[in-house]
Amino acid sequence: SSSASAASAAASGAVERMPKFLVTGSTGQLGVQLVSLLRSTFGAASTLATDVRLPTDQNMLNEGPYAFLDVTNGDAVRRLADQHEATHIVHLASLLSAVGEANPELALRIGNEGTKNVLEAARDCEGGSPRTVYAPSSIAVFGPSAGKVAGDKSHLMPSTVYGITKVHLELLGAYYRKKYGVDFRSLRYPGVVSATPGGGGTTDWSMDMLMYARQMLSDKAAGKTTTAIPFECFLKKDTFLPYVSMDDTLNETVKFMSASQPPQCTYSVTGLSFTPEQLHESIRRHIPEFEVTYNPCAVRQKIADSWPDSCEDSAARRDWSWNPAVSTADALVDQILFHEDADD
Ligand code: AKB
Repeated sequence: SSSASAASAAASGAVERMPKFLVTGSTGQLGVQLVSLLRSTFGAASTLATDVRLPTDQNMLNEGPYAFLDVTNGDAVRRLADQHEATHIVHLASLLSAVGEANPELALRIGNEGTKNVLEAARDCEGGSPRTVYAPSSIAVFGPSAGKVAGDKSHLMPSTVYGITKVHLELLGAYYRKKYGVDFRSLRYPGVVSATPGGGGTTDWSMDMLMYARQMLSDKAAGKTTTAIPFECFLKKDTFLPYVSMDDTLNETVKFMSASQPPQCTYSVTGLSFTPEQLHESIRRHIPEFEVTYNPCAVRQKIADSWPDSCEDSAARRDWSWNPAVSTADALVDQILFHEDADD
């Protein structure tokens, strides 16, 4: 399972004392599972989950500490980090690409002010050395000028407000590392795939399609006759984008956070690339009657068309052994439909 492999990844890493984490945006797609993994790896009390909304999953509240936190309130970020004696801040709060385009002002506030507040709380650590900050970046840092295969050396000219906030995050994090010694680390995630509801991203169609497939499978197993309503996909069928499985994201992120300080602050990473049509084909191996209609959403299609088809991640592989297990659409579908256990 993801917990077991991440625990061993963390154990083999260079964490010298038990870390304590403050996680922002912890009720989002990644937060729910990362909080649970950090708590099972480092102890229930290790991780203070925070967000501006309560988690829908009661486990987050039952398993360990939770606090309301609006990342645009710098005093509150610092106070909670001090109270929790956090050694690490995992900063996940942000508005994803599609919702960011609907509300650019809020995206900038959460993205830019939130990041500055987190980095300030990391540098100004009550009675100790600066805290480590892990904050994901995204393929959204790339725009059309990055080309079809993008990586650490590519030109960063994003065309979304979300991408602009992620370039800002990368640059500000590097600045705080150089100027104040904050150990800032970031991975440029492609679309992270799990069978859970998305949070307003352009790659969410993949999660929606897999949730739909999973529902069809459980209806079949329960003997229900499934209705023949096709799944509606909001991207064109031949839209190539890079992705990574949720399990790989969790395991490799904990490995990256636990490794000794890598030479670069930010790394491009990827697991695999596919189109909606290819994921559909992989699902049909198990559910031949699964149908998809394509009804592209103008905003999200435009965002997807501005992103690369795939990513170049050799520096991550070289410097801290980025090594995702899932590299084909068939393997992704098999893992998510039949082996994923933590995200119902
Ligand atoms: C989105 O689609 O906005 C995110 C991302 C690629 O950062 N999943």
